Amino acid sequence: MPRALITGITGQDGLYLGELLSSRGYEVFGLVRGQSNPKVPMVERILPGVELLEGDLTDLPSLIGALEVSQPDEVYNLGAVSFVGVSWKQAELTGETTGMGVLRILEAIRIVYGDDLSRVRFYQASSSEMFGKVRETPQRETTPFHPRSPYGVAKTFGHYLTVNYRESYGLFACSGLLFNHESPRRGPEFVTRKVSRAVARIYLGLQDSVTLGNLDARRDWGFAGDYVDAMWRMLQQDEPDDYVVATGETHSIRELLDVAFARIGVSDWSKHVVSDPRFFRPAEVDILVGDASKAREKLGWKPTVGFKELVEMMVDADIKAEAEAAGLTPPKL
Ligand code: NDP
Ligand code: GDR
Repeated sequence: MPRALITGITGQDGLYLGELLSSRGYEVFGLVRGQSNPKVPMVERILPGVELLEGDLTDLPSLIGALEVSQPDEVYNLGAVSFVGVSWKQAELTGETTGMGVLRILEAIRIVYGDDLSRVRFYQASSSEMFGKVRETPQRETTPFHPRSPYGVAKTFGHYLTVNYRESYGLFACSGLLFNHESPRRGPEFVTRKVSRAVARIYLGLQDSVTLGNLDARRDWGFAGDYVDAMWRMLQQDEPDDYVVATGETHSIRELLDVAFARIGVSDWSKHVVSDPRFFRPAEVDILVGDASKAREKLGWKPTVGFKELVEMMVDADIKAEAEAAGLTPPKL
């Protein structure tokens, strides 16, 4: 039975990846931080067979301990301060977790596996945010980086470190340059979920409006369930490599609002949406759209959920969840 260790198991991707690996016969271990992490009951409900280990990406001994206990064949490093907006306010923590955390887990692997590094494979959750102020469109594996946030800078450090450990030590280390991916499990601070939740609550009469930032930014949004499959595929190849994972389509926040509000029968959302400079970022990434040809050709990967279907899936899930929480029976869409 192959064994996998996932950092960031309590996050959106950790949950989908845990489900995928369990369904493929893996023994799954997940790193959980904090002395009483409130997400543990949720993880245990969604992933009943998974063994949770205490540890933190800012604490090397705990990473060594987690690797010694789990002895994984595959390590997926998904843990991070992942919200770009907060990375300006907590730049040091972002650097320590999202950047230096990669160094620590790679060093922990070297310490635990010693001369036997061929026993383990490593996946690093890199990001389209590394492209930042984009030098070409669409972005591909060879596009130069120009990160625009402390988060993007920290991810770029982690990316190059992953490449470097592959080149320096022959570690089977892959970096996935993943574009935005969403789902009903997306954290409520990210724009897609903020919108789907607000639209659900507006539909149910629980609120009137939502306050957002820059409505003109464009992103390449896919479904998280598809993207964790690409992570797994990268670690099953004969040779380690880096891959862009994206849908190849880009949409603005305005288009996201169009689709989300259309789901509840509202075509003019202007009276429900306020744009407030408070939510603008010190430096914005204006447009992202990825070229995933390499992943398609080498990994046989392609997205299965389109933009409209994704947004509708999120709005529907939030209507159900918000109605249940408020003790309402939602009217039929
Ligand atoms: P989430 O924000 O949902 O999850 C982040 C995870 O990191 C949580 O489990 C969190 O734990 C954990 N974490 C935070 N700090 C630490 C720490 N100090 N030590 C250990 N774990 C920690 O992110 P996603 O699931 O969306 O993303 C997974 C990874 O992929 C992240 O690295 C993200 O930056 C990257 N990525 C995501 C993309 C996306 O569109 N979703 C696109 C490209 C890259 P806790 O629950 O305790 O806070
Ligand atoms: P992003 O996702 O920064 O791309 O990072 P987010 O959903 O936070 O922002 C996307 C775009 O929407 C604009 N925006 C708003 N964003 C938020 N969160 N809240 C708002 O009110 C709002 N209004 C407008 C933003 O300015 C931005 O342009 C995500 C994370 O998952 C990262 O970890 C990951 O690496 C990248 O995707 C790829």
